[in-house]
Amino acid sequence: MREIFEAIQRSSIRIKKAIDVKDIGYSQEQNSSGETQLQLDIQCDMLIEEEFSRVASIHTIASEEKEHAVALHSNGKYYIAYDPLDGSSLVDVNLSVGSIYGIYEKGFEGTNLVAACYVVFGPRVEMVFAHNKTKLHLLQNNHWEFVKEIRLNEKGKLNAPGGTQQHWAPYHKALIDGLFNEGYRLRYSGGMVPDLHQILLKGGGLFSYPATSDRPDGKLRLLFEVFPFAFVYEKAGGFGIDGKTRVLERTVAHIHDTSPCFFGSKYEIDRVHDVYTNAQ
Ligand code: AHM
Ligand code: MG
Repeated sequence: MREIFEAIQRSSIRIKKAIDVKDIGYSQEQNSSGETQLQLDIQCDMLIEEEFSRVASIHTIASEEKEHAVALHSNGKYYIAYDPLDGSSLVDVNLSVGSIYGIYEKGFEGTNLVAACYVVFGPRVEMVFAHNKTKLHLLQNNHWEFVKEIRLNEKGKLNAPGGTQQHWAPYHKALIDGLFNEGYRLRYSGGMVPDLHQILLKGGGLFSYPATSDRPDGKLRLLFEVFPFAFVYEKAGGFGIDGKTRVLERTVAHIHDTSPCFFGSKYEIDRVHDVYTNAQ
């Protein structure tokens, strides 16, 4: 596991550099020197694959940017699914983005997850790695430093409601409005990494991306986004559910499957569970 942790640390330093020097010259295809330019998320995917391909304990990788999983080392023990740059459309407007990693044994099922990690590229670069506990690390002068263990409170104050309101179910709208009526504050950037990081570091709250009439299976992907955050939240004393059920128990038919998801602390997730159990 240590060599995977270090490969993610190296990848993240390289991703940070790629974001910093990215010529967003407002052209999709070419940079200012006229060279064909790779999209940033594809570039990040390639450098993560390069770092992981040097780690003998990794059996197979799957990326949000790749159609199929890629076998690396037949004697490897770990399977890693990752989103190289989630929220990459936010780079152009200089909002925080992030990478997300789930580390599995035996294959890509939520119950096989043994560690999960995300990296926030904001004003600072921070990494949250969950194995036995959820721990925060900070990049300073190209070195990673352990900062602290993260624990969620039983109840928070923040509400991050995803999806288009026009397509929410009435009971979902009532749930979200109910939290606002209790004094919860809106915090939603459109990047799940900074949005979930904020809730985690501020002690709790609710992030939701429900099933909607235009996306009945939600938007966020089980392997690349939902499972890793469920694991991180659970190890920090929080929860990740699909409305009624723990998301880590959902089965995966295809590596790009999506699911409705709710992450938060005990009070808010109990509310979600009550509303969804009684609504359907
Ligand atoms: P992406 O993987 O294409 O970047 O999409 C994932 C992102 C999440 O970070 C975020 O929570 C969600 O999409 C926001 O979606 P929406 O714009 O529909 O609110
Ligand atoms: Mg994504």
